[in-house]
Amino acid sequence: MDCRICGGTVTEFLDLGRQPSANRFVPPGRAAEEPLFPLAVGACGGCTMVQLTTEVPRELKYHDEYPYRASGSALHREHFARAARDLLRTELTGPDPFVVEVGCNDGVMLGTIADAGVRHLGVDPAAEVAALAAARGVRVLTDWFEARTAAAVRAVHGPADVVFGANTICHLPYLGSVLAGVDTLLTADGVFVFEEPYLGTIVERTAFDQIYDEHVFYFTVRSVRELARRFGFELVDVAPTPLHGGELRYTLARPGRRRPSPAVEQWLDRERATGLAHPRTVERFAEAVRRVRTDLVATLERLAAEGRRVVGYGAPGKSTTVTNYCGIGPALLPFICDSTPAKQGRVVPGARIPIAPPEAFRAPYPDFALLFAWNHAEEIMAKERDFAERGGRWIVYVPRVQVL
Ligand code: JHZ
Ligand code: ZN
Repeated sequence: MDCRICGGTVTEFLDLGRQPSANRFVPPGRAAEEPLFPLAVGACGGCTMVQLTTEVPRELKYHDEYPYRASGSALHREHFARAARDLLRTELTGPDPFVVEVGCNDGVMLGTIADAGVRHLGVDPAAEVAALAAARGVRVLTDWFEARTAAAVRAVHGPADVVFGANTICHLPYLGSVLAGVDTLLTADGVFVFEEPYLGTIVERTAFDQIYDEHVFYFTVRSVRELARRFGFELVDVAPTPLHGGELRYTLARPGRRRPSPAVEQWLDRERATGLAHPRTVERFAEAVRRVRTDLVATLERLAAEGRRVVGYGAPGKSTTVTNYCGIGPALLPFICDSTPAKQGRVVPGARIPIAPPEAFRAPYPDFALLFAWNHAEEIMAKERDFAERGGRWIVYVPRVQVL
């Protein structure tokens, strides 16, 4: 296929089979109607951008009942409150600053901006989650962010000092239109700041569960720098953030308006040294993924043969990739507990494993718990200390299958 950024040739390196849209947690009766799509990733020989080879239509992904709640963990709430305070302190300092967020979800970041009385607008296509943001005082436009919406926002609200996105920019296949929109919206010295899953973390930790239909792109510093250049921006800063096992936050500005941080070159050097996105590296990653599948299935089958009770903990979008790729269904995992009300009573798409509220975990405790929300391990293990104290064991599969 042709690269969505530069038109170069994308060479596939990992095929995760036919999969449903990861966050379409459906009532059990409707599970059979859900469409499946090929899920595979490849790297562009031109601009190096790693991307999905097939796209799921956006209306299927970001529908009105989109269930993900970014405020669903203390880790996220604290991280985004800090991100908002940082923006207020560093960028939103003029007389009447304005910030636009691409995909504001339930207002986890803009809530802090709204509390500070600063002008803002969240643009999010998912009606239920947008209503949650509005309920906490965040101004929301229920739509997709692209060149068209950016022009409309500018016409009504004027230019923005910051356009922000977190775990949303890699979701948008039409990044050219997104950057044209950012160009329309930003003031001359404004910045586009976004934090997204990092291919370096995915490869280093064999975190293949970050690969699903929503994540169209798997950024590296090199590919983001190319992207910025191609659409009239300059990458001026890169910084690590702790979410989803380790992401990167990128800052883009208009060329020559900001002095680039030395961090940009440092990250590029590190990527050159590890050969990130190089065919050999991604082939090795694909092998490691297949090994995780073999080991995870063998572990669950052994425990089932021994008559042990195993349940899942956390049903992130990531759990859809793992269960469908590994062929794990209710026979090996009778249910998964998750704290999100919008997911409870539904099933994991494709794998059709029922999702129960967290109370089901305690009634009674299983012998083993497979931790799908591994990126929240600290918070979850602290909350469920009693499980481990009574002899329960956690099973993790990142960076490799381990029974803790
Ligand atoms: P979590 C999301 O992915 C969605 P997901 C999105 N597609 C994206 O791009 C990525 O973020 C990056 C539950 N949980 O945060 C809540 C408990 O049950 O890893 C969530 O369902 N108990 C926009 O879906 C899930 O785990 C708890 O104590 O991979 C975590 O989902 C905690 C802390 C969480 O995001
Ligand atoms: Zn390309």
